[in-house]
Amino acid sequence: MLFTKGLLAAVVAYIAFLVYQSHSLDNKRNAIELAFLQSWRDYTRHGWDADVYRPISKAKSNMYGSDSKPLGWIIVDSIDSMLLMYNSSRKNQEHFKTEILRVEDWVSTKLDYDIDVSVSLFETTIRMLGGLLSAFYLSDEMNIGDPSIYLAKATDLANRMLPAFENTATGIPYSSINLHTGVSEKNHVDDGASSTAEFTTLQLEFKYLSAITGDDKYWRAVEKVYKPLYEENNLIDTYKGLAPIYVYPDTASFRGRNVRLGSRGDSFYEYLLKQYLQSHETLYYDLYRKSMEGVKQHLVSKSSPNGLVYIGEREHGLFGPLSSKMDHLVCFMGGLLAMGATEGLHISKAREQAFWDTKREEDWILAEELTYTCYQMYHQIPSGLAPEIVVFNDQISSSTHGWWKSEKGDFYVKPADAHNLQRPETVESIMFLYHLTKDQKYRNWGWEIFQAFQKHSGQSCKPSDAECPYTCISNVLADPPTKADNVESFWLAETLKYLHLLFQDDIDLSSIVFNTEAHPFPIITPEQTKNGTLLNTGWSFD
Ligand code: DMJ
Repeated sequence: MLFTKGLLAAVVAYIAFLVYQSHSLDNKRNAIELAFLQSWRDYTRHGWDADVYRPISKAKSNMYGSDSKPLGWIIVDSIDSMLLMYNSSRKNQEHFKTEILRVEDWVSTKLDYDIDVSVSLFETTIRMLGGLLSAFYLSDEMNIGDPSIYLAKATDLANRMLPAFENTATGIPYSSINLHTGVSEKNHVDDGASSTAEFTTLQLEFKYLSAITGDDKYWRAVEKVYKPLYEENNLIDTYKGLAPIYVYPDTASFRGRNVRLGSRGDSFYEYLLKQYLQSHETLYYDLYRKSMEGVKQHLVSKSSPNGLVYIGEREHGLFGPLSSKMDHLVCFMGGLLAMGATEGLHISKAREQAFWDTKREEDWILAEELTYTCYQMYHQIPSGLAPEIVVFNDQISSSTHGWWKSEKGDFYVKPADAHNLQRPETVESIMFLYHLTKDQKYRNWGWEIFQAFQKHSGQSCKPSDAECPYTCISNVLADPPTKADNVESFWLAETLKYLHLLFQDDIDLSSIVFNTEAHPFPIITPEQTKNGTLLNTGWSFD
């Protein structure tokens, strides 16, 4: 007999466990798909084609004062989430197909970027150009609809934004561009300085467009920003690769010394690594490495009493005091460090590669620690939703009067920072860490966070409800949390997409790269470029 009775029972129990696990995985994905469809249908029914939608009052408007022509802010940002969910859904495939084709029709017949308004170069690139390009990529892969519609629209939009890189002597663009006239405008505040994260977070999108059209003008334009940024400021030696958050576009010099990985700083670091992942140009990995060493040396600290690892801020430069404030935005760093260490391979495999070294091991440990901290920013809040900003207990800050203190004493929340915009960064890192480790704890964390969103942002809608007005939260500390009347496009584009990917198997993180708005592009190889040649870096240090 091949099996003894005991062994047979164990095998049967194991098979039953696997079947249960795959059912529960299907059920979790299904719950996330339903949340997406409910939130999306609430928008299509009450806010259709507007750029700004208020789910509670059902008010809608367009951006930048243009009433007649929407930019597709919510629609275009959401397409690839629907394509990805369509591709793996067990129960909702037909629903997603209907929505995808409705959107494609709208993009081809209504969306017109010849709009006489000045738009944010950064936001329009990451959300609209990124959304159209990944819709092109995925609709082609999945053989649904006509990918050329998305590519044509993406090319038109990119051509309208391209003058931004010609309009300054340095090549560092002003923050806005008029889509009709091609005239750029400086930031109206901050002395006209551009945000560092904004002009260094355009490259993946324009480079991918060059690869698929065979026209290198997009690639050449966007990489121009780096040489002046690094050389003018001696960014590596003087600043240890940690760029202050404002740059004067006409001279490339920094405005102030404020260094942080939260707003205005974050995706500068993200796109250094991701350009390396996208086309394997080692220059970008080297720049990323310098910055990460700077982060570890100057910005990382631990809270009291339990040693939660966080990334602080240096408002007055690297030799000023370290502030223990951390934006939720910084929580993308766990996933980034993990991808930088492993290049998308499972951690056990990555450790066997020739590239593995002590620095990558340190990055990996930091990635796990930060992701744990970011999870705690949800878990230790009674509502289960993280605030926009926390201040860690560094035993130095004296005035914490009126601030909420976490039960274990490791962090505070100021009343003005207690809102939650349904941001993605924590579930983004959890998704990366899960696929790079297959450690079930990450799925447990993600599920806990999703349920808190269902309960509070989704006002406990029932799964059978066709629509549900998912909304941002104005105070996560109130009981029950108070609702804001707003939904951000990244709720559909990023947060729900990353949660859905967390509960999928067989995700190959080494073959795709996500832009900062969670729009996936394939890694660029010679076979994937239109004319079969690999584009690469056109600049180096003097
Ligand atoms: C998104 O638009 C992008 O992820 C951006 O890089 C940072 N902020 C939001 C989400 O929080």
